Amino acid sequence: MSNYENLLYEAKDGVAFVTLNRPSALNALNTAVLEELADVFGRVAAAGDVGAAILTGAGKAFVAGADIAQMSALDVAAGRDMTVRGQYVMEFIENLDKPVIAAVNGFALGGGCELAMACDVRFASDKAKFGQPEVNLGIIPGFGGTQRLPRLVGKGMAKYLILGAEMIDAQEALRIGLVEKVFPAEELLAEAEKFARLILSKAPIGVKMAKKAINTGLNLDLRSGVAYEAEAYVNAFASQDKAEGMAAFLAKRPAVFRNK
Ligand code: CO8
Repeated sequence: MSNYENLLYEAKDGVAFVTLNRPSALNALNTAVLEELADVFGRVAAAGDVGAAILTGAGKAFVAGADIAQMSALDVAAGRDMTVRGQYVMEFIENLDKPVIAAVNGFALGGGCELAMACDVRFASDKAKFGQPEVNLGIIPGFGGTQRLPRLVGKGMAKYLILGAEMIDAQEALRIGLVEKVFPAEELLAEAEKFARLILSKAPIGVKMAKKAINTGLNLDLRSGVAYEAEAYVNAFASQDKAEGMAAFLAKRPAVFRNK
C-alpha cells in the first residue's frame, strides 16, 4: 500500500485499487487531487504486474464534484487551465490500455459523475447518487460531461440531466444506462473485484484491442470505425494468445494466456 495526500493506492494480485480519500470535502476534485489521479493512473499504466484497476471513494461520496471552494477563487484563465487539465486526466483514464472499473459508492456529482463516465464500466452501490448540478452554480460540466453523458444515455436524457440538474438514484442510473450494475453497498467492492478478475482471466491482447476499438470507433463514422476494428482484430489475430485460445478450445482444455 502506498499513499498520496488525497488518495490511496494498493495493488493486489494484478488488480489496482485507487480510492479517492478526501472525505472531509466529499472527495471533491481540486487541482492537487487531479494531479494525484494523473500520477496514480500513470503508475497503473506502467505496472507490469497490474492488469485492471478499480476506482472508488472513501466515505459517503465517490466524488461530489470539482472543488467549489477552489473554483470560486479562480480567475477565468485559471478556470480554463483547470478544465483542460481535468479533461486530460479523464481522457488518460479513458484511454489507459487496461480496463478501469468505477465502483461508485456514494455521491457522483458534477466532476465525479464525469470521472465515473471516463471509466470503462460503472458499478454502483444502491446508495449511490448521480447528477450534473453545474447549472446550479452558473457553470456547465467541464470535465467531459457534455460529451460523454449523451454518448452513454442519449442526447435527450443527457439534456434532461444537465439542464434540469436533478440528482438520480442508482436504480434510475441503471435504467438509463449510466451504470452497468447495482449492488448492495457492502458487496460493491467485492463485485467490482470479481469482474476485474474475470477480465484478467481473458486474453490481455483481446481485452486491450477491444477497448481500443470501441473507444476509437466512437469518435469515427461507422465505415472508419469498422476499418479500425479490422486493424485491431489483426493485432489480436497475429498474437500467440490467438493460437493458444483457439488450440485450447479445440483440445477442450483451459487456455493459458501469456501476451501482455
Ligand atoms: N466542492 C467543495 N466542497 C464540497 C463539495 C464540492 N463539490 N461537495 C461537498 N463539499 C464539502 C461541503 O462544503 C462540506 O464541507 P464543510 O463540512 O467544511 O462544510 C462537506 O463537503 C460535506 O458536505 P455537506 O455538508 O454539504 O454534505 P451533505 O450530505 O449535507 O450534502 C451533497 C451532500 C448533496 C453532495 C452536497 O455536499 C452538495 O451539493 N455538494 C456539491 C455538489 C455539486 O454541486 N457538485 C458539482 C460541482 S461543479 C463541478 O463538478 C464542475 C466540474 C467541471 C469543473 C471544471 C473546472 C473549472
